[in-house]
Amino acid sequence: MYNLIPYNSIFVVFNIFMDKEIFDLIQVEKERQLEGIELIASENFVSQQVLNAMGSVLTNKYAEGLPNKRYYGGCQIVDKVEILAIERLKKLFNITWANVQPHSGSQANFAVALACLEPGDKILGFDLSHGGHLTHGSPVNFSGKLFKTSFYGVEEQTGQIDYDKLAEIARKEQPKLIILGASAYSRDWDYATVRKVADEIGAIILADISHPAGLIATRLLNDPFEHCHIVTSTTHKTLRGPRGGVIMMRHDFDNPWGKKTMKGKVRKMSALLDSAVFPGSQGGPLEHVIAAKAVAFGEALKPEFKTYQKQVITNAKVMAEEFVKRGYKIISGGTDNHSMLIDLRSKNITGKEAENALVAAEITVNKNMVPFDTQSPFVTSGVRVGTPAITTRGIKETQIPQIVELIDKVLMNKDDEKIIAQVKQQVHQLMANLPLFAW
Ligand code: DSN
Repeated sequence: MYNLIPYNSIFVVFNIFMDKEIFDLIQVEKERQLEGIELIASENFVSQQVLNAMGSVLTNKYAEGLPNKRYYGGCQIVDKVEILAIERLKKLFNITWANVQPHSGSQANFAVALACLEPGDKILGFDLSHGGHLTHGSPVNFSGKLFKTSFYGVEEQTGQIDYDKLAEIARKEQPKLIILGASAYSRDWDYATVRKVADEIGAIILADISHPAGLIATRLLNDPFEHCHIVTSTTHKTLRGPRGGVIMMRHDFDNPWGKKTMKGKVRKMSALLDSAVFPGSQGGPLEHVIAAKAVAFGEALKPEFKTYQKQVITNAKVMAEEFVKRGYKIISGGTDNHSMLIDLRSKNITGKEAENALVAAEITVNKNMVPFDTQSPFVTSGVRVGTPAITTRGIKETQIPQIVELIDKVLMNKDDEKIIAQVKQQVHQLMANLPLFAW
């Protein structure tokens, strides 16, 4: 029973063997999360059940391999857990194949690269400085070190991807893998158009839906599975599960490069992906995290999850409008999803200054490069904000103008400690009675 009890229970309080140093820090972090306004677009608050599954005895179990095909004994229970996670994920996205073992989104993307590419092959990804992700070809990441990369970006005028230009670059560069998806792009994706050019040049499309996964699962954004061969995601952003990754396909297919099994049969992409995860790039799966993923997928299948996701979008749209009303520039002018990128250059403040001032008032955002940024990645000209976490806390669109007003007050008075202290008090008042857990 001991590790089914959450860390913040009476049991822990009275346990004389408790590691006070660590558990005191966890308690302080919990208070920080409770008292502040969390606007980091990639964060969320998991349910108590997700938390309990992660802190369970499943962490003790080695289970290299896949369910019913393990390299260790005693896996009969974790097999059931992992099968449940896979089946729930398949139902959630209406797909036929999934691997729930990647430890993170980066691990998932690494496994796809290992399954689909040889070192030196060409990939085409969304420019990191325009909102893309490190694992989509950045020179400081494995994706940029191992492969020849080219990038598409957004247009300076519109802040949006021009799909004709993307197709033009694809035709010129002839990548083997085209990666769609972003860390900071507030518009939906035109997967169908990219599929046409991918078919033309014989490329595979990977859609990394880590950010909007919850919105896609609830059919509030375009469906990538219809047009993209492989889809990866993290499980902890809009999907509101534990920190981790998954790889998915709606339809399995014969690998187009003729890779064969030892018996001479052409290998399916699912087999290549499974072996790219284990033994290709990971050892033992984190079965406690897989159990928590299963719990989160179960929660995402409930009707309340769609209501939540709709509120995430409503809150984000109202937030973008409120910023625009106050003279802030939102890249692309608005949002279709849970996030937005604010260009602060017109307000004469850097992303770093904005992040620091807001954190002092317990409003958490992250500094972020904006397209065509003139500052370094350590300073930046923008901040990224998102609504998944505050929406989980129960914030509705009627409270968004007040939040934007508080942010504006901090940014316009970034060096005034008195005003920042006043805003911090207002932040605490707003968040004081809101629950940390949605379920
Ligand atoms: N760190 C993630 C994000 O914040 O979007 C990307 O890996």
